[in-house]
Amino acid sequence: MLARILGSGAAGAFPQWNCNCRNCGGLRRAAIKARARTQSSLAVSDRGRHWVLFNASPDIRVQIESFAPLQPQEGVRGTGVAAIVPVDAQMHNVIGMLMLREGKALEVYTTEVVREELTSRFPVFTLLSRYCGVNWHQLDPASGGGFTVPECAGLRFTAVAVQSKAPPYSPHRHDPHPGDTIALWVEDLGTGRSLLFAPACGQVSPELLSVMERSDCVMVDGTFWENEEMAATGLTDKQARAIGHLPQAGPGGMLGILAELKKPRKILTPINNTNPILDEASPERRQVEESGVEVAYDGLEIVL
Ligand code: HKS
Ligand code: ZN
Repeated sequence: MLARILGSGAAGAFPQWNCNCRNCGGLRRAAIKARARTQSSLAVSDRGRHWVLFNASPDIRVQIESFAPLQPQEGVRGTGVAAIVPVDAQMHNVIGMLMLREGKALEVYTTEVVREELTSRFPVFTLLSRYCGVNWHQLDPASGGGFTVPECAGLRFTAVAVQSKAPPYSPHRHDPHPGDTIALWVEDLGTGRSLLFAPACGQVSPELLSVMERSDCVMVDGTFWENEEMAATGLTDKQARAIGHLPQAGPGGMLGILAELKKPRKILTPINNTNPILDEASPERRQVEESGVEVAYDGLEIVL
């Protein structure tokens, strides 16, 4: 299996257009050592020819242009993108589909509740039906969640239910439903190795933890360092946990959970622009690295 992080920034990317925090301002002025990041997406493939995208970010156009295997290979028109699997109906994870309207019908895999949002309150599928069209495939974590993508027959996929937060526009925002958010587990049928992608994660349930323990590589929510991180910018009172992201630091934080895992390679993705681990010289970044955890960057490739 091949996996490439197309984007490792959270919603809004890094630097974020309206932000002048220590990280965003510091990156623009070259006052800190850090890399810019596009919005979160992962591409996976069995042999490198056909790719499945987990999330379609608003930055998908530049992400495709920065990775040749996603570009047309033969003939006048074409794509290396075989399918798209959004983990939820959040705008930053689905807007990229609108940018692909010039091509053939998109093969899109979501849960039923995400399909409902994308045909009603944020009608991406309805809009696309007047352009390229969408061939929708249902994911059902409650009945195992397993699925395959014909062009990537060497991989087996599993949708795993995750607790996070439905989008602000959704009636599920304060009334969680199973299927609002999923993680994706990918097994390579040839090598037997596996990867977990869980970029939106408010809690680590026993079920999710058991998938993490079985995986060879886990990519987990690295959005926020601390629960109060955004409040500290003085601009918002939004707390990490309240918007569905488990912070890394402190009791019950993601680093403590990862520390218990013996087997997998551990990678944080995506990272919000406010997170101190983006500053490569920060003590928080050192703490992450010293605990054997990697911070994703755009273009990071993994072979499993
Ligand atoms: C900033 C944002 C923070 C941020 C917020 C959310 C927002 C909204 C919701 C998120 C993320 C990063 N970039 N979709 O101002 O710094 O309330 O659900 O998912 O990755 S959540
Ligand atoms: Zn910022």
